[in-house]
Parts: sequence; structure tokens; C-alpha cells
Amino acid sequence: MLIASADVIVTSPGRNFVTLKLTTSDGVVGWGDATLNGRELSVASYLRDHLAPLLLGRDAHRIEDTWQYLYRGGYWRRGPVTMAAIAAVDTALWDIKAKVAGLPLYQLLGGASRERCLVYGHASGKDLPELFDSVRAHLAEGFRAVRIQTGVPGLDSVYGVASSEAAAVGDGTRYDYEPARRSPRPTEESWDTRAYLRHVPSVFEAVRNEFGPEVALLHDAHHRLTPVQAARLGRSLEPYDLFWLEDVTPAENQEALRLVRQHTTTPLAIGEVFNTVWDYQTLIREQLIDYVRSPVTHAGGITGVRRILDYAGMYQVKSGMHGPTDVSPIGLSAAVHLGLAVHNFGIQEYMVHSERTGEVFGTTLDFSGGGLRPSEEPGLGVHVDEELAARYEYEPAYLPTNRLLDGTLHDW
Ligand code: KDG
Ligand code: MG
Repeated sequence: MLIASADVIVTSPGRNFVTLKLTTSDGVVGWGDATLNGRELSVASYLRDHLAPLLLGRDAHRIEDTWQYLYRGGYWRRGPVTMAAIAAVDTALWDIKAKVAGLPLYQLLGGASRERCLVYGHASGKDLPELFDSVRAHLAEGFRAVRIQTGVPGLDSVYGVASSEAAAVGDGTRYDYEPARRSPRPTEESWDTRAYLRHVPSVFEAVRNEFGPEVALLHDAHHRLTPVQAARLGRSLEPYDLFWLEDVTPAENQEALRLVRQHTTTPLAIGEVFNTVWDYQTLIREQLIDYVRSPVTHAGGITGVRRILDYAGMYQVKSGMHGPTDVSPIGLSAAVHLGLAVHNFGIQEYMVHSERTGEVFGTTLDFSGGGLRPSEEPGLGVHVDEELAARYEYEPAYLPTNRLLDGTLHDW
């Protein structure tokens, strides 16, 4: 069974997505997600101009060999563009293999290790009353784990905090800090680490007092702290029993996490911008983190993330795959199949896609009991409406940037 065609679809139903469609000589179709937020067209070109010609005529069943061919054969290894492109090919090939086998993908990965994958939603508010409303709304929808982000006194806007109007809406449009804003230049936010560090512990104290000990609480520091600031934050949050504290430092300096780890027992998650197992080598081997964040979409597909998780599992490090709205419903479905199968599953991020996105990318995922489960449909269980997709043209969109109050560019 040979790969007969490789088509790249760029569509923008509410936000931009890059999708790969592989079709075999027998007419079996496989789907893969290659969306890289704010840099979408680079991956579309990588796929169209560089990988598609290599895929035609290859045996669709040789997933590992194709992965190695694209990874090693390209010479320029790793990096988000390369690994998102490889991810889309890999995911589409797994979709095809599972369809040919007549099985849902998770069965080919070893079968279910649990009934469903625990997910966390994004609760946020500019102040405590709005945050409480958002947490209540998530609990009412069935979430058992929520990420907590709030405004910081003195700062106009903070990543991860929805505006008051958006927070009141019930579907994917509630996250107006995502998608990447549709503007020809990135917007600029401002940042004050001291104000943030003073404020955050009081927010978690209030949330725990209001919602009790059961609900799992998470927080994303979005790479903005130095190691010693991160250590202080982790320690100050210990009384509130976080499920995890995410991206405390810009973790391309893996050694930085040693200092954080020495000072706090708050569990740490890192890696939504990492794309290979090599990015985690020190972090996992030295047990400096508790959860790895790389999603199927950005880290070489099912094959790439499975490699990371097998390594992580040796050190009791679990999965916590990135699942923002910029990972398409195809990428989310792939993550849930993988999460259902692996032993060291931790939690899955779940930002609900907008209705418009859902009309183009239909999934068969079931959300209940605070978790997601794939359907029994062969393959990934995704359905793409290509005609509808063609109606939504790509729109340039950028994630924001961030500056300290004195104007210095800072990690966003
Ligand atoms: O594309 C980048 C966003 O998806 C990212 O900033 C969201 O930090 C994020 C998260 O944890 O979902
Ligand atoms: Mg994050």
C-alpha cells in the first residue's frame, strides 16, 4: 500500500490550522495536524515543498522507517518546524494503519491502560469574582482539574486571562487570549515579576478556601521567571497542593531546574515548546520535572512523543500534553489515543475548540467524568470537511510579546 498523494490544507475557521492529508494507492485517507501557532506557513511550505515529493510512492505501513528517513535524512534535525511537519506525516500514517487494521488507533499502541484521560480546562478571571465564576462554570461542565490564571494588580493584561466579556461565553470563543491575535504585528503586554510573585499565592489560597481540597489546580508561569524566582513561587504555593506548576523558567537551559527542584516540592511541568526527547535529557534523567508537555503535533507525532514518554516512564515522569486551541482537533484526538494507551499518562490539557473549528474538524471524542475517551471508530476518529475548510482563508496572526515595565523585552 503506497502513499499516492500528500495534500496540505491551510484553513482558518476562527484561527489558523495546517493539516496534512495522505491518501494511499488503495484510497485510504490519513490525517495529521501540523499547526505551529503564529508560524503556520513555514510548516505548510516544509510539508508541501520538501516532504510531499519524498512521500509519494513510499510504503504507507513503514511508519518508523519514514520517521527516521525524514528526521535523519533531512540532516537539519529537530526544531519546531521540522518536528511539526514530521508529526503530521507520522500521525497520518498511524491513522491509515489503524483504519486498515479496522481498529481505533489506541489499540495499535497497546490498548487502553485506563477508562479515559483526565483533562484540565482553563479557568481565568481578571479578579477573584471573575475567576471563581470561571472555576464554577468549569466544574459545572464536568471538569475535575482546572488551570488557574488571574490578572495581576497594576498590569493591564496577562496571558491566559480572558476578558470579562469572553469569560461569560460558553464555547471556544471564551479564550480571547487565544487564538493568536489576528493583527499584522504582535500585540505587546507588560510584565512585573515582583507584583506577580506577591499576588499569586493569595489567589491560590482563595481558590482552595472556596472550592476545597479535591479539585486539581494547575498554574502556568509561561517561562517568565529566573530559577530563584521560580523556586520561591513553587515554595509559596506548597500549602495549596498544586497538581503542577508549569514552565517556570525558559527551560532550554535544562540545568536551571536543579535549583528550582532543590527548593520546592510543588510538582513541575515543562516542555510545550520542546520537540524531541533530547530536549528533556537532563530534566528527565535527573528527575528535575514531573510532567512532560510536548504534544503529538509539535514533537514528531505519535512516534516522537512515545519515545519521550517511554524515556520519562523510566523515571516516574508522566505525560501532560499541551492541548491549546492551536493544536487542532486532529492533534487532540491523536493525543487522547496515545494518552489512553501509555502507562505513564498524567493529564491532558483540554481547551475546547470553537464551534466553527468543530464544523471543519469533527472528532468522535467523548468528554465525561472529567476526561476524554476516543471512540471505537477505526483510526483517529476524525472527519475533515474539506469544502468548508476551503472557505476559511489563512489570516496572518501572531502571539503577543511581553515587556518589563522599563521597556525591556521579556519572555512572554
Ligand atoms: O501557541 C502557544 C500557546 O498555545 C501557549 O502559549 C499556550 O501556554 C500555553 C498552554 O499552556 O496552553
Ligand atoms: Mg503553557
